[in-house]
Amino acid sequence: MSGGSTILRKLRAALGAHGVFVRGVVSFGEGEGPLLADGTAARSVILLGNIGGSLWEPFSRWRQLPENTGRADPLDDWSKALILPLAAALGASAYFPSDPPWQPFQRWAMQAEGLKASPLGILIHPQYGLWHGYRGALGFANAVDADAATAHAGHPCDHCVEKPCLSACPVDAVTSAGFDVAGCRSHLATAQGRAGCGAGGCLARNACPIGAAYCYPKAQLAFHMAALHL
Ligand code: B12
Repeated sequence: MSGGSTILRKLRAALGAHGVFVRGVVSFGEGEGPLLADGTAARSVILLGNIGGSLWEPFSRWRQLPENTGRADPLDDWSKALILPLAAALGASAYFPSDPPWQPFQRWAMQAEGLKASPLGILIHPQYGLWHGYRGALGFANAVDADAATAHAGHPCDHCVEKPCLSACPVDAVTSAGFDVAGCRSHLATAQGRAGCGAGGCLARNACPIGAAYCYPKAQLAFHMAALHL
């Protein structure tokens, strides 16, 4: 579509200072995309998200404003405050990862960037490792061409012989058999769990050697673990 690069440029200009980046563009065949506000199916989706701890400082500043203290889901609210006005300005429909019905953000990221699932289920990026996430997505009625090739071939975990992620969890909640959510939460409720994963982040995720330089700051690690525990 003409205007695709303009859309991407506008998004980058508006979101970069907030630590949110264009994380890929997905194209859909007719009738295959998520529903737009008008009930028709999107032909393209632009994924928006953080890379490493990029959003933590802008989000923390916003969260300290008097009107934003005491919110139940501050990161979701911040994402919406940032992305919804852009959706309106661009004539797009906005989707958010935690809003039901869950949109397939991970499937979209696999399509857009060729990302692969780590043994933890979280998608692993060849450069950022497990330290990236999605804050929202914009759906468009027309195709939006990606302006840069972003497809990553191969699976980063294939080169990792030890797979320390699969042996780091103190209660074996993270194994090749899947993620035992109840086991993880029970551990987080103990004093040991609070002092370990609760304060310093999921030990299995922290054990991944790929993209370690992009690891979230400690306060962000604790924030995400607190959200998991709720
Ligand atoms: C429900 C949910 C959870 C649940 C259950 C997760 C589970 N493993 O069972 C809970 C609350 C426990 C959870 C926890 C976490 N989650 Co979560 N979660 C989601 C949510 C909202 C829906 C996932 C879903 O069911 N999708 C189903 C369909 C609709 O999506 P899909 O893309 O087609 O499905 C893909 C996934 O299901 C994936 N997948 C899921 N689990 C597994 C496991 C294996 C082994 C494999 C291979 C694939 C896989 O495979 C599908 C590919 O087609 C997504 C956001 C979203 N809308 O996708 C975040 C999301 C998946 N979570 C995310 C994260 C980061 C986490 C945490 C690390 C957060 C934290 N607090 O520390 C933890 C730990 C997760 C873990 N080790 O599994 C990120 C992942 C980002 C990434 N890099 O991939 C997402 C995308 C949210 C975001 N804002 O970015 N999560």
